[in-house]
Amino acid sequence: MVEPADLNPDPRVVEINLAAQLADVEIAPGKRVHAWTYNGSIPGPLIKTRVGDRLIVHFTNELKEPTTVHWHGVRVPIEMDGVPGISQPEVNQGESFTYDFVVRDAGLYWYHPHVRSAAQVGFGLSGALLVEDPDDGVGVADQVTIVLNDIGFDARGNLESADSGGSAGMVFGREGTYVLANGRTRPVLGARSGAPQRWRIVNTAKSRFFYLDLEGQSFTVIGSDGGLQEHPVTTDILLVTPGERFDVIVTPKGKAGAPLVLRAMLYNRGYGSVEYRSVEEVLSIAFTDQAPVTATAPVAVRRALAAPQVEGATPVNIELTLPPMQNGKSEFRVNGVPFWKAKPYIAKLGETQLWIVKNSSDWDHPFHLHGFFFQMIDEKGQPLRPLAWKDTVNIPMKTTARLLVSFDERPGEWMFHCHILDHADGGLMGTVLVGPVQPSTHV
Ligand SMILES: [Cu+2]
Repeated sequence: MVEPADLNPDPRVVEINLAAQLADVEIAPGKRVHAWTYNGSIPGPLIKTRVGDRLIVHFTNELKEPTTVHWHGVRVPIEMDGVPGISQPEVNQGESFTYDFVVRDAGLYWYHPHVRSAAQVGFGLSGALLVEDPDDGVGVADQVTIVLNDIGFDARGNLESADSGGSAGMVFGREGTYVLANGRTRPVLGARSGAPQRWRIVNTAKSRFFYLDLEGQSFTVIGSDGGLQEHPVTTDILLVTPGERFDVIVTPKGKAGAPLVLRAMLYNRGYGSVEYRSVEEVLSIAFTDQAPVTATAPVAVRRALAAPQVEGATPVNIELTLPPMQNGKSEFRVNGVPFWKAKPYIAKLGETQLWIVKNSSDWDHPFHLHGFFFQMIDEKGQPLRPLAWKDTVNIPMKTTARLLVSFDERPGEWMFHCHILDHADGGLMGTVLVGPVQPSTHV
């Protein structure tokens, strides 16, 4: 991936130019799409900072419609959150906006528009923001950021309509035909057999779930959305839903000439996500002919996270539903209303709330809260171990999730929504008003 030029000589300030613009992008040899891009590439440039740095992004909109940039997962002030009509005005064609904030938390984040999100993200507008902590103690030199994505276009390179399939397409959550890893179909990653690699994975697809399998070789998860977690967990299959991030150590083993394939397996997130679908190849690992590394230390990355205080948290009940179609149209609802009829939820500065989110629909919903991390709580009121900071979590169909969130000192009206962006545009969004601020006039 391209890394943007840092225009600022101060080592603690990263200052870049970012433009939303049309560009022809090659995703496979000879296969080009007339895409919507940041700085001409899919994904957009990989922005790298160190934790505590100030990031300044001079953003220009060269598209023919308004857009914004939302910094997914980053604890920004509300003015930098990128939601039009709530945290900033839309950036119209030819206009600019400067995003300027300090990145407080190490981790992998990402950026994307918050205007006609399903369309604009699906057309190619997303990129990764890596906030590194040089003292994180992980000690794996071989690090790769992997942006998972998809895009749909025809034989002439014209983007698939964002409205394809009408209401049924919205309810399903449209997926692009071409599965991309760092903007390419099935790219090749080099590896020495037995040598550990640190993969920083983000799913920026508008709807597609990535249920990752590395031919049965294991993933050691050391972190998630908001940086390192309490202790590592090893798994043979890793579900990464839209918006989520995982920090994993893999130790691929194999021989030169026999590549190992990372696949996206079938995952049932609702009707049509398994039926008539096939497993997708995401990337392959080509081994060098160096002698395999045989002795590697076990991964022992730990982070002391305080167990959250569930007692005293204000309960907030949220039910997600999909009522039967009316007048040929479907809409998702949050506590009985779609976003365009919703009133904000309320929280005080410093208040801890327990969001009990019941998904009564027949579809999974990756639930995202802007601006704040939360921790997952089980049905007995105990925190899920290992403790981890999340900002996006999948709530499978017909299940209930419990999210414990402490609203800090940043007032504002913050969004929450499903990160299947068709679902968000189809009504599954809301806002929470934190602190002494006036609600927006979106209703
Ligand atoms: Cu959803």
